[in-house]
Amino acid sequence: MRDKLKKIKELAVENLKGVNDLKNLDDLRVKFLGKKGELTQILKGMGALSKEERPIVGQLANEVREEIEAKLEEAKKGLLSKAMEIKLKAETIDVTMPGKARTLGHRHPMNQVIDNIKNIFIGMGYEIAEGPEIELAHYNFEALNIPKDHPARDEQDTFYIDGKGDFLLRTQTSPIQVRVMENKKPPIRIIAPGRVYRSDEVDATHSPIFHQLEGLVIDKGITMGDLKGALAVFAKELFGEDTQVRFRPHHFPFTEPSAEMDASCFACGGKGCRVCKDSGFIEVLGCGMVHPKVLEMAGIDPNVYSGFAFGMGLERVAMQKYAISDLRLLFENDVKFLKQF
Ligand code: 2U9
Repeated sequence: MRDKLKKIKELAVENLKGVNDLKNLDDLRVKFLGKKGELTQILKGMGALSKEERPIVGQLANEVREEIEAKLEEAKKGLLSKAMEIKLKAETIDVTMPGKARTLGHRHPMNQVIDNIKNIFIGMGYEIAEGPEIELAHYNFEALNIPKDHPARDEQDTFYIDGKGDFLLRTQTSPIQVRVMENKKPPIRIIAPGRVYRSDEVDATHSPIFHQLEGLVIDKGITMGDLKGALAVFAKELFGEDTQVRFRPHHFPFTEPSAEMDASCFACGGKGCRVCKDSGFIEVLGCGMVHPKVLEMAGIDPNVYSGFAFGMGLERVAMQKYAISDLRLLFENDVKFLKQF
């Protein structure tokens, strides 16, 4: 029995030499120390020993168990530290390697133009107003003095979203201003930027979706002089300090008198070039004194208050500012194109 115990110990030590992972190690523990293990088998046979031999063999068996346990533990520690070493080596970060550059995007040229114009008017004390893109025909047309038989109301020009012509996708941002007039007492000084919709075929200068920015100022004693002064300052801020403006008579149903404003060409200073098509001027916006009927319909007394309004297409401003020849480029989101701005 003593020999057997000695052999078990030697075998255990021998087996442990070949162990190279924790699973093998555990198999060995079961093989030698487990319930059906070799040492347990010996201990089970101790009943056959004499009274004198039993404690001696028992002690020896315990010593062998302790030794095997210690060797197993030692081997386990060795395996764990080896595994850690391998892991650390695999996870080493070479801080001298060049990093992966992330390409950073930037704002779309349309948003740059919108923010630019918004900031100019905010600097002049205007507030920004917003409204729904799905509008009542009343706010989009009637309240702006555009009667039922006006060509702008034709289905060919406007996207109606019901069969009756009561709801539509707004064709201008003017309904925003009507809603403000109904809800707020003058003085009013707002700009209304936003997306608008018209049933147009897509080409280099037309899109069924585009952006407008309109403005409205209402107070006691507002005159055409205020309109000209405010818009001249705006043009200088947008195109440069030397910019000159000129006003040409025009017609809009919601303003009377109405005008269009041109600014001297920012690219050539008025001499004539590709940007201004040799005219020295570029058309910037439409404007006028708010029609008394429009004031009255919104609940503002035209005998007490007056005001001016203006409106511009933002794609056109962006195309002029960045010399973009085709409006479709602003909607296609081709990164190679957008990167230039
Ligand atoms: C209210 C009263 C008056 C807004 C105005 C224009 C002139 C104008 C066009 C420019 C190019 C639209 O994008 S475009 O096609 N707009 O010329 N808009 S005055 O007048 C208003 C607005 C609201 C209550």
